[in-house]
Amino acid sequence: MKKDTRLILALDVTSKEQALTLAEELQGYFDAIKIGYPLILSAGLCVVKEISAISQVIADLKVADIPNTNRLICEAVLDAGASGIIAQAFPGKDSLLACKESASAFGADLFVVTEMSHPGAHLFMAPLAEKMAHLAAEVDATGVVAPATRPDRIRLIRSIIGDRTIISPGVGAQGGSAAAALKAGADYLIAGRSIYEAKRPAESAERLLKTLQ
Ligand code: O7M
Repeated sequence: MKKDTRLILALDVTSKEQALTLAEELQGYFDAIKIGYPLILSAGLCVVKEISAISQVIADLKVADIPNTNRLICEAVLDAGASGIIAQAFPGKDSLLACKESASAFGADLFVVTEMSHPGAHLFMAPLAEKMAHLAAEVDATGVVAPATRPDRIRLIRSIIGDRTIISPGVGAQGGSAAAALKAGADYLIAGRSIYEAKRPAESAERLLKTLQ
């Protein structure tokens, strides 16, 4: 993935037309576009191909099944044009390895979720986040997802994964600070609602970009 702006757009809209318009309009502001269930279930898998004609696409299906099912999910979305996939660590090493093998077969990136950015992540994910980060390194994932809402956790996860990539959601609508997340070790910030729900999305992206300089 290129590293020009260090921003990833979370395109969680449910209209294909709106998604394509936003992807075109915001092209220069984001290094990749993350799309997941909201858009893919509304618009169909073909939307992955259409968006990937405009930008690199990370498929956020938070893949979390047995190895064979993980492989089938990954292959479907990578074959549709995604250049990266996101998987959950908690199903274990064999499940993650299946994602890694599919990603490698397509020359794609694999990102593994460690601790999520919302308050509920304290219950099950936070106590296991370090183990999940170790597992991501063990399967040779490209990187991990770590919360911009808790920069101290980004710092900790960075100390475990070395120079693997950290992509970090939670800035804007969830209250995380972009500058603090980058300072703690995030490589990329993921922003959704603060951009696509703005009256003028490009201006909002521009403002976010300025906070990083
Ligand atoms: O900026 P938002 O809050 O509108 O959107 C954030 C996006 O990041 C949205 O697509 C979430 O599903 C995603 N996300 C989180 O918000 N928190 C996490 O811990 C993990 C993700 C994510 O992208 O996981 C891969």
